[in-house]
Amino acid sequence: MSSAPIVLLLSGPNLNLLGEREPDVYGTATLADHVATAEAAATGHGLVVEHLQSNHEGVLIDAIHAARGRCAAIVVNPGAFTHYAWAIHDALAAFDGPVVELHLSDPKQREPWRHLSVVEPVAARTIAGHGGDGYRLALEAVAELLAP
Ligand code: CA2
Repeated sequence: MSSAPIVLLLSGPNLNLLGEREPDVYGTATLADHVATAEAAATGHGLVVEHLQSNHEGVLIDAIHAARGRCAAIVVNPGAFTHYAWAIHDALAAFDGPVVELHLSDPKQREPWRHLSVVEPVAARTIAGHGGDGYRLALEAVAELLAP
């Protein structure tokens, strides 16, 4: 019996506040809504999503390490860690499957300090600026990247 490949969906700091503040930038949907979108898209491709949100860099790094050899792919919205957390870059570089970087907004169209992504160099795809639909697009990208 073979089980569905696992896609680890990681959400970085403050994303637990989605739907509560800054709706003009991030929309009104909650993180749970976005996870449900990702899960629905994954099911359509025979994939299963495992989600973790943390406000702590080390917790995200530990999850990336634990995904090695266990998860088929990682979708990550690192929140503000995107712009400076090189330890997350290094952890993702040691992951053996495809990594998809995901953002609700398009950081490159925002303040200059958001223009650098330390995750981009280790991501097979970056999906940004599509709001909540980005979660569906990210899972579509994973399915494409995992296709034989
Ligand atoms: O656009 C994205 O998805 C971001 O990764 C979101 C991060 C931001 O630092 C990145 O530059 C782009 C911020 C997530 C914080 O979300 C909040 C939600 C509600 C209230 C306050 C923050």
